[in-house]
Amino acid sequence: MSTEPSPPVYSIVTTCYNEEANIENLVANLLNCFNEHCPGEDFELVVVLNGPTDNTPALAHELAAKHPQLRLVELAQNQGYGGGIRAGLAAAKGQFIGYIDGDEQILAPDVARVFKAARASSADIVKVVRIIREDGLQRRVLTRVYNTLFKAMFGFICHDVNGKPKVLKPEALRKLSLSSSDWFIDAELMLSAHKNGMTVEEVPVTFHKRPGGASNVRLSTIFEFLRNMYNYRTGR
Ligand SMILES: Nc1nc2c(ncn2[C@@H]2O[C@H](COP(=O)(O)OP(=O)(O)OP(=O)(O)O)[C@@H](O)[C@H]2O)c(=O)[nH]1
Ligand SMILES: [Mg+2]
Repeated sequence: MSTEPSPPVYSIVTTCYNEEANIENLVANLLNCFNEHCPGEDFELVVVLNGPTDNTPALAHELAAKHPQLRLVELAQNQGYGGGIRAGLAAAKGQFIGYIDGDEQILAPDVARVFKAARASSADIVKVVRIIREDGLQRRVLTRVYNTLFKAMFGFICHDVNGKPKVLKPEALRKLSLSSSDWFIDAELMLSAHKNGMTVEEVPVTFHKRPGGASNVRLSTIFEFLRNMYNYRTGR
């Protein structure tokens, strides 16, 4: 007889770079929310410490000592945004696995709503589409340009390529065989899902301003996206 514990229903994976201003609220809000909205459902919160250089790891260890549902994946060196997400996804044991950013721009009740929608859905992937944006006109315009360019280059509509959480079952995750180490990972996921004929359901949410800390998105990030799209399109 197997002694393996049964897998949790939900694995919420979140990657943190320098999030000392957010990590305590992030963890508390997600744990409270899943305990409240998914009573009796087993879940784990997987926090990836993606080589932070601030006080995030010390705070995360304090939290992990208090909360058994919190599991840390500690990367000694920064593995890039996509590398961090892949490390968290690889460690996740749930029947439904989804990833989010560690900066609370999607509120915990919406995260729980998307996971519950994934459980109730027959779609392969359930993801967010950010319909109300409180993060400024510049970011809204950038997102619009990016999604339009994505459609022009790859020939299919994805309303919000970078919308997260994206929730899926482990079998679907394996099929996607993600390999990006940078910000292109969300695009790679949608492209691979399309290639594999997977179905996608979208849940509308509000995207908030970062509550604390600083964004790491730079002008160079936009060029990185463009280079990645070109390379993917041309099979490099
Ligand atoms: N910059 C960066 N962020 C990472 C990395 N790994 C994980 N993250 C997390 O990825 C999330 C998104 O990063 P942000 O810099 O906030 O980027 P963004 O959300 O597109 O930008 P804003 O909307 O302006 O906050 C944050 O929660 C980071 O902590 C990494 O290697 N580099
Ligand atoms: Mg952010």
